[in-house]
Amino acid sequence: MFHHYGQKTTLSLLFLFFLSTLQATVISPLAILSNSVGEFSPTGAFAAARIIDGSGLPVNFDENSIHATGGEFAWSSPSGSTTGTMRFDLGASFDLKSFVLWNNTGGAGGDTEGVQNFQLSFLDENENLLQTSSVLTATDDISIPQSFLFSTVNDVRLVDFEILSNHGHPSFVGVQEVAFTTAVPEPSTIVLSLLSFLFLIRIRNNQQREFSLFFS
Ligand SMILES: [Ca+2]
Repeated sequence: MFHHYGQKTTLSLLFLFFLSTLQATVISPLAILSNSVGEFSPTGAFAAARIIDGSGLPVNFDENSIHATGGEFAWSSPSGSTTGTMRFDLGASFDLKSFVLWNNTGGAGGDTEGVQNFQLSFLDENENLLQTSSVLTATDDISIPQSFLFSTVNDVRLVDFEILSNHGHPSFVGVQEVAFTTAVPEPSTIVLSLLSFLFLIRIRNNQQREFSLFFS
């Protein structure tokens, strides 16, 4: 009930609401529909599913979270396969803003199995190609996530992750996790949200005669 809140509290809530409209959301692909690179194992350690299930990351991870090392949290290709394409299904359509990659981390000095050059293709729910990124380059053997920002691509349902090269290992390529961030709402959306919220408060206002000084 608004009349139980002071004006300061109401304004704080309003500000928090405004901030929440600016918050980017991290999403994991729901499924891997195809994978021409292959997987070292179909289940458990080094299975492709390990890169979309949040394994090795904290619950409610974000684009800055650190991924634990270990094969049980990561995917590796089968021996002799170091390039190819994975198709991710996001499970719904999103406006994407960035790709977050937790690359393979090898032992001391690195093992050169991480993804080097790759390209992303964005498709809608009908598999129409929306956009293909330029060739992107990832750093190998670091535990921190790498974010690749691009101009917002709207209504993306499927993403093709094409691995063009690894960092030199003759046999394997691997990744620990992938995720995407959704776009920050357009300014017009934010303004509309704020106006709706103010309008709701105004309605309460008229009913309760509480905030006439503030919102009249
Ligand atoms: Ca993982």
